[in-house]
Amino acid sequence: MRVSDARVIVCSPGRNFVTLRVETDDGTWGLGDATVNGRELAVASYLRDHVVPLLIGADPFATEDTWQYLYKGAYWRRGPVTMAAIAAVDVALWDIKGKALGVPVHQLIGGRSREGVTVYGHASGGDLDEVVQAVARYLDMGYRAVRLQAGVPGLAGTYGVGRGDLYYEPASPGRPTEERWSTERYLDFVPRLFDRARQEFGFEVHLLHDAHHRLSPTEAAWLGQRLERYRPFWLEDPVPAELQSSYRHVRRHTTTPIALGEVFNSIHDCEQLISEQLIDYVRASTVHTGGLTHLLKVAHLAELYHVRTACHGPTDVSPVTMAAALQFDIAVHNFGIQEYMRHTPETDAVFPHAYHYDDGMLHPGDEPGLGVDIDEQLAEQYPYERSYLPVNRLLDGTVHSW
Ligand code: EZ4
Ligand code: CO
Repeated sequence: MRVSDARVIVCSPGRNFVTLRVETDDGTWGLGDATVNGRELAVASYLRDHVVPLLIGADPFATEDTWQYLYKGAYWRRGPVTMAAIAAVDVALWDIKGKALGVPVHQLIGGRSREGVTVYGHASGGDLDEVVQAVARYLDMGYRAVRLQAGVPGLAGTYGVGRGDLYYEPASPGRPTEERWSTERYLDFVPRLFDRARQEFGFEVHLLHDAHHRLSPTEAAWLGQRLERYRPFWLEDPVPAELQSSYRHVRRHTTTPIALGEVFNSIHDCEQLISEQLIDYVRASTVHTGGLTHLLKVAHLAELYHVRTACHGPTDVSPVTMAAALQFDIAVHNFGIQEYMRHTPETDAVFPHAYHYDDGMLHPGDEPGLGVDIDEQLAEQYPYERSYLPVNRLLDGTVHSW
């Protein structure tokens, strides 16, 4: 069996997605997601112009060799564009391999390690009362873990506080909107958010929070300490992690669990964080961290150091990535939790899938391969639309992480 064709499909059913469809000479096909939110067309070009021509004739079962060929062969290593492109190929080949053998991908990477994949949802609101209502809705749907994000008093808008019924975070067309940020107001507010949620819901439900890279190590340590009494499941991305050693300071001062890594694209982005046990959860995803082949190496390294996996699962990764994440989550021993932001009905219609939600868990299903398809005719009705999430500035106008 050989790869006979591959094409890149860019569509926007509610938000932009880049999908790679790989075909073999016996008619088997597989899908990979290559979406990098806000920089989608760069990956589409990387694939169309530089990867697809190299794939024709490849052995689709040789996932490791193809990964190394694309990684080492490019000479220019790592980075989100390169790694998302390699990921799309890798995941599509795993999909093909599963279909050719008639088994779901999780059977190729260890088989089932658990009954289902525990997920967390995004509860957010403009103020504390709204967040409490949102948490209650998630608990009614059976969720056992909920991420809390709320508007900070005194700030006009905060990224991560979603809009709409299921707290979808669509990017906006045109130039990014700009938000204003005050770390002081935020630090004052987050312990009150957790205090209120624990008063309302007790300690049964897992509560999570995402600081989205907006803090310094000292600020993160301060917040982690203040949150300990509320026993958060985790504090996510408190500090940008380019300088991995900066987490030593955070770790020394708080026992609040730390989750990092939705922007990681290589095992080298977290090697020190994992091997020095500076984090508790690694949030790397199949799409942004080089596919299943590479993410399995991250998971196996993490297992040695008591770090668990928690794949990124926002709506800006497509159902192809969600399907791949669930195949991974059900199989790896050191799985922790899976983020689950529901896609819109438009997105779900373009990407019909076997995975399904039931009582706080997602289940990958037993379809051969990943268990996800793309309706290309429907996808054509949703052309690409240039869109961005907001950028952020401090009150004095200085650009800040959003
Ligand atoms: O902001 O995927 O934990 N989840 C998140 C996401 C990210 C988006 C950025 O594209 O922080 O919602
Ligand atoms: Co996040």
